Amino acid sequence: MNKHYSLQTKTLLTTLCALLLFTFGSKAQTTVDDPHYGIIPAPASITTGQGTFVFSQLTQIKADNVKDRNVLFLKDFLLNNRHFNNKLSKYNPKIKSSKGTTLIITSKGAATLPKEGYKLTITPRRITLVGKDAGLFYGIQSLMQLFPVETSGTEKLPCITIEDSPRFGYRGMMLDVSRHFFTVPQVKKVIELMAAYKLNNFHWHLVDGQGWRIEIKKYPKLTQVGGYRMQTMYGTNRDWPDSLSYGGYYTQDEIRDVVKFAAARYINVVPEIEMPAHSEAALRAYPELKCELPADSKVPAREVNNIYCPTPETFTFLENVLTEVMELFPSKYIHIGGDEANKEPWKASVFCQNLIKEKGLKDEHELQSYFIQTIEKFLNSKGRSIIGWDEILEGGLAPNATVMSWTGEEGGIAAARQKHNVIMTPQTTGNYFDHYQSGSPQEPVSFGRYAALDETYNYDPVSKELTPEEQKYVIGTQGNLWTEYVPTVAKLQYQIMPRLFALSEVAWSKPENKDYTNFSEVRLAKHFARLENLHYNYRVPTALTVIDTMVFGSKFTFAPKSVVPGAKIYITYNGRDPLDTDWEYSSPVTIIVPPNEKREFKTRVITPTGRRSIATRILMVNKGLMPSTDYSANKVGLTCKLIKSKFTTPDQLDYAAIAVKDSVVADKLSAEALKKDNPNFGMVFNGYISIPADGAYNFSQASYTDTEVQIDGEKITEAEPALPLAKGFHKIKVKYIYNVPAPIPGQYRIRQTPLRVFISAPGAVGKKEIDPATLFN
Ligand code: TNX
Repeated sequence: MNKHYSLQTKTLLTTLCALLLFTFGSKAQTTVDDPHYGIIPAPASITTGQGTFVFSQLTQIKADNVKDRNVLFLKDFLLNNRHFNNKLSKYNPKIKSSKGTTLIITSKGAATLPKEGYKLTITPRRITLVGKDAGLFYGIQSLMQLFPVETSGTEKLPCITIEDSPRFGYRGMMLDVSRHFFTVPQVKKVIELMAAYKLNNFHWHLVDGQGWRIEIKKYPKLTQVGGYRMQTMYGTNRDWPDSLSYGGYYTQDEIRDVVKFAAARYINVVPEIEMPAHSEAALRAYPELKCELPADSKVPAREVNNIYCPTPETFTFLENVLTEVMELFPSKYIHIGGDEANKEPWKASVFCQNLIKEKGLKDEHELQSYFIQTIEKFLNSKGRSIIGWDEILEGGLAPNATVMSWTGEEGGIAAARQKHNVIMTPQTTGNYFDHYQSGSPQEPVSFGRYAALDETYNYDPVSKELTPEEQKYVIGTQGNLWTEYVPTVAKLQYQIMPRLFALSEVAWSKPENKDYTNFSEVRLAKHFARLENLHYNYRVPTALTVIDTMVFGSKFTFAPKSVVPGAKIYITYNGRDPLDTDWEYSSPVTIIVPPNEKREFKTRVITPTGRRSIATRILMVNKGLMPSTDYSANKVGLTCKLIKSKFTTPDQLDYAAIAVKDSVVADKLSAEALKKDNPNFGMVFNGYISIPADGAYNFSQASYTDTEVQIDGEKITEAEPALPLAKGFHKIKVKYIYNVPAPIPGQYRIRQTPLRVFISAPGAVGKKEIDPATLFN
C-alpha cells in the first residue's frame, strides 16, 4: 500500500444498523421528475407547459439573420449530429407562421434580458429563442441538451419556458500544458466541452518550469530549448525520470487558431506567462536572466534556476514577450502568475539588495510586488489588466490586479476587502481537478489530495465572511487542471469529467437551484450518455456511494445502481474486485452473516463503451459490542517506551529487549520531538481510550513509516478499520517506527508525515485526530 493514501480522509462511514439499503434514490432517470429537465448547469428558472414539441427534419428555422454564427452553429449541430437539414429562412414577425413546427431565433426582446441571458419558450408547434450574442449561444446549448441522446427522425421536446442567465461573469477552466503538452485538437476538445457547459474563460497555462509552450518570434530559444526536457516526467511526480526528450509547443498560427475556435464559442482565452518564479524553462533558454550570486553563495542551484532577476534586461525581455502575447490574445486579462516564488536568490543577490535600497523597499516581498507592478504598468499602458495568483498580495497588491485565489479562500477574501476583483479557485474546495477523485488506492496516480464530485459541486465561491458590498468583487470561479500527473489525453478527460459538470453549475446556477442529489443521480445520466457517444473519457461513478466500508450486523440488503444509462454492475462475494466475467447484478441482494463471521460485497460499474468504475467494497461483520474495561485511575496521557534502534516493521518492537525510556507519560500520540536527536527509533504507546457511546468506530493513522494501532488487542488495518465498541474505556496500543528517509532521485523535497492517529465516531462524516484528553494510563 502506498503511504500516500494513509494521508487521505477516506469516506469510511460505519453504522451498526442491521439492515442497510444502498440505492441511488428512487427517482426515475427521465426528465419528468426533474425540475431542471436534465439541463446542466441548472437554468435560473423553468416553468412547465402542456404537451410536447416534435422536432424533425420538417421543422422550419426562422432567424433575424440567417448568417448569424449562432444560427449556423445550431444548423451544423442539426446536420451533423441529427442528420436534419432544416429549412432556414429570415424571420418576419408580421408573417404568421405556416403549418407545421417552427423554431424562431431572434434578438427582438433581448434588450431586457440580463447579460448573457436568454429566454427559450417551447409550445407544441413553436420554439422561440430570444437572446443576443452569448445569450443566444447559451440558449442554443440548452436547446441542444433537451434533445435526446439517441437520434431518431422525430425528437420530442418538453413544452417549457426557460429564463436563464449566469450567476458569475467569469466562468473558467485552466489547463496546464507545461507539465505535459497537449495538441491543438486535444485542447479544442476541452474548449468544446467548456462551451457546452456555458463556461466562458479558458485559462491557458502556457509557461512553467517544465516547458515553455508558446512560440515567441523574438526569442526562438524559448521553445527550441525551453520547450523540451530530457525526461518524460519531471519534478515532484512519482515516475522515474528517463532519458527521452519530452516536449512540444504551439506556433503562433496554432495559437491564433485556438483563440479563434474559442471565440466562436464565446470563450475568451486568458494566456498565462508565469513570473517571477516557475521560470526554469525560460531560464534554461536565457540563463543571463537569472540572478548572479556571489561565488560562496549557499543558495541551491534549483532555486536560482527558478526565478528571474529583476534586472532591466529581464523587464525588457518580459515586455517583448508580452507584446507578442498581446498580439495573439485579444483577452483583456493577461495572467502573469506570481505564485510560489522562493526569494532566497533575491536575498543573496547583490543586485537585488541594491535595488531594494534604491527603490526604498522593505524586503524581498516588496521586491516581488515591485516586479508585478512594473509588469502591470506596462500591460495597463496597452489597455490590458493583470490576473495573478494570490501571492501577488505579498508586499502590496498591484493597483488594478485581479486576484486568483488558489492557496485557499483567504487570498480572495483579503483581495475583495481591498476592493480588487477576485476569481475563486481554491485548492481546498474541489476546484483542483488534478486532485484524486476519491480516497481509493485504485484511482490513477494524481496529486496528493482528493476532491470528490460533491466537494466541487457544493462549493460556493462567495464566502460568507464577506459583506454584501465585498461579495461583489467575486467575479467568478474556475477549475484548474495541473498536469504533473496527467501525461495523456485519456487522463486529462478522466480528471475533468464529471467535475467540470459540477463546476459549471457552481459558476452558472443560482445557489437555490442547486441540488446534489438531483444533479448526481438524475441529471448526470444524460450527460454521461453523451460522453459515451462522443467517446470522451470520464471517471465512471461507483455503484455504491461509499467506496470502502465496514459495517456490523447480521443481515444486509444492497441495491446498487449506476447513473450511467445502460451500464452494468458486476458483483463478487469472494473478496475479488469484480470483472465482466463475474455476476451481473440484477435485483437486490440480501446477505446473512452468521455470528462472528464476515462477508464481503464488491461492485464495479462497466459502461456500454467498456469504461469501468473503480471497485467498491463493503465488509460486513457480525460481531457484538466489545465490552469496556474497568479503569478508574483517571491519569491523563499514555505511557510510552522509546527504543533507540533501527526497525523496519512495527512488529519488531515486540521483540526489542531494552527500552531506553520506560513508561514515560506522553500527553499525546506524537513522536516529533524525538526526531531531531534520533535518526532511527521505535515508540510504543500504551493506555486506554475513552469511548463516549456504544457504536462502531473507525480508526486510521498517518505516518511516514508503517504504524500499528491496536484496540483491545485487535490490530486495526486498512482492510478492517472499524470495531464495535461499548461505551467506556478500551485498551489502545500504538507502535510507531521512524527512520531518516532515504532521498528519492528526482524528488528534491522530502515530505515527512508526522504520526497522527484518527478516530471517526459512528455515523460521522470524516475523521478527527484522537483527542489527547480521551487518552489515559
Ligand atoms: C500549485 S496553483 C501550483 C502549481 C501546481 C499545483 C498542483 C499554483 C498557482 N501553483 O504549480 O501545479 O499546485 O496542484
